[in-house]
Parts: sequence; C-alpha cells; structure tokens
Amino acid sequence: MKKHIYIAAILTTAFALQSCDNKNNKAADTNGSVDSVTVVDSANLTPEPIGSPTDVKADPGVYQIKPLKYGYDELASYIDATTMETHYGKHYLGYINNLNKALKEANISESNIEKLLKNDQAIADKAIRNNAGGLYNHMLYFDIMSPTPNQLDDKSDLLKKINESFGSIDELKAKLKEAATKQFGSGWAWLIVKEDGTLAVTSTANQDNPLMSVVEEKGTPILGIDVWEHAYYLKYKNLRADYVDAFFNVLDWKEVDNNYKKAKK
Ligand code: MN3
Repeated sequence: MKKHIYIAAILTTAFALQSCDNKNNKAADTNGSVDSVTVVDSANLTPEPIGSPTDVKADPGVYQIKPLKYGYDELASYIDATTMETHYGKHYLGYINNLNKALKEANISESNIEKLLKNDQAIADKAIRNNAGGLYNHMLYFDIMSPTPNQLDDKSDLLKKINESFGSIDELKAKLKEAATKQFGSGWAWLIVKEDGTLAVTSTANQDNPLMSVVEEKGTPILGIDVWEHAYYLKYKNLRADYVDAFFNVLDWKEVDNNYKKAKK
C-alpha cells in the first residue's frame, strides 16, 4: 500500500514538473520570434464605426433626423459603437424615411410628431403607426442618453414626484427593469406622465407609444428604454436585464426632467 502511494507521489510530481515546463516553454515562445503566439486584443475584434452621426441624413420629406449629441463610441463602456451606429444610422433613419414615404402615400402632411401619434385616423395606417412610433421613440431614447449623465437635483419636482410615487429612484429603476424584461418580444419600457399628472411605468409592443390611443395605459413618455434586440444583442446577447442596468449608467436624468417639465405644461 505504502509503495503505491509512493509511486503515485512520484508520478504526480513528474506531471507537475512537465506541466510547469510546458508553461515555461510557452512563455519563451511568446518572447521568441518564430513560434510566438499572437495575443489578440478583443477590442480589435469590434469593427471601427464606418461613419459619423453627422453624415446620416434622411431622404427629403416631412421629418428629418435629430442630430445625435455624442459620438457612436462615447457610450462604449455600456453600449458599443457598432450597436450605436447601426441603431442611429440604420434603424432610426429607416423609420424616418419609411414614415415620410407612408405619409406621402396617405397624403398626410402633419409635421408635428405628437399630433400625428394622437391622430387615430393616421395611426390606423400600419406603416404610419410603426414608423411614426419608431421615429418618436428613438428620438426620445437617443436624447436621454449621455456620456456625461446628470443625476436629478435634490430639489427637483420630478425627484419629489418619483419618491412619492415609487419610494425612491432605485425602486423606480427596479420597476422599469421589470417592465423591460417582462415585455415579450420587441418593444419599449416607459416612464409616463398620465393625464391626471401622476407617473406610471408601462411597456408597449413593437413601436407603439403611450401617446397613441391604441395602447392600454396612455400618457406622455418622459423616459423610454428600447428593448428590441437591435439595441443590445451585440454586447449583451440574450441578457436584456444586463443591458437595462447598463442603460441606467448612461441615462441623463436632466433630460428626463426637461421632458417632465414639458409634459406638465
Ligand atoms: Mn431601436
């Protein structure tokens, strides 16, 4: 028995030494010139953004694209540049061009997006419903994000209202995260101001919007989280909740506060 343990110990030591030797060889190879292993920097795997947001222009029509206030790569710690470029320069732009086309076909010239969303006759047209929602929702989404986000002022009416309605900012965030993760398939999670002035957390499917009469809970959106996979899949894959946490890190509460002030008027 003792002999077996002794042999096992020798074999284990020999294996450990061999393994150590392999590691040393690998280290030597990395420093050497012929068989050196190229260390791949994962950052280099992300393609460079093709262009600049200022190059993105909608086709002639009633609506034009709203300029992005930051570069595609400026939110990169939380939302990668490729996602931002595709989202702003392809998806958002697509909604605008398709809306202009649909309006032209329907012979509608309403140039106020809020009024268009509230116009039941216009929204009965599926192309107008999807693309007018797409335009408004993305305009809001890109506007409330920032590489240098502000928190709410302690004395702001919005913070008081949030504390009254949800208990705290953190409890509001938990509610928004729940709405965002529970939304089945593509859609949006919202913080809205209802007609009676109260705040509510809601969600809508596809590109529907709380200003439309077709949604369950109506109101004016002041914060919107895009939960379509195109908003997060490259970096977060199926982990929508992680993307929502990341979104809160680039959410500029000063913009949400501005939206709140406008919604109250
Ligand atoms: Mn989107």
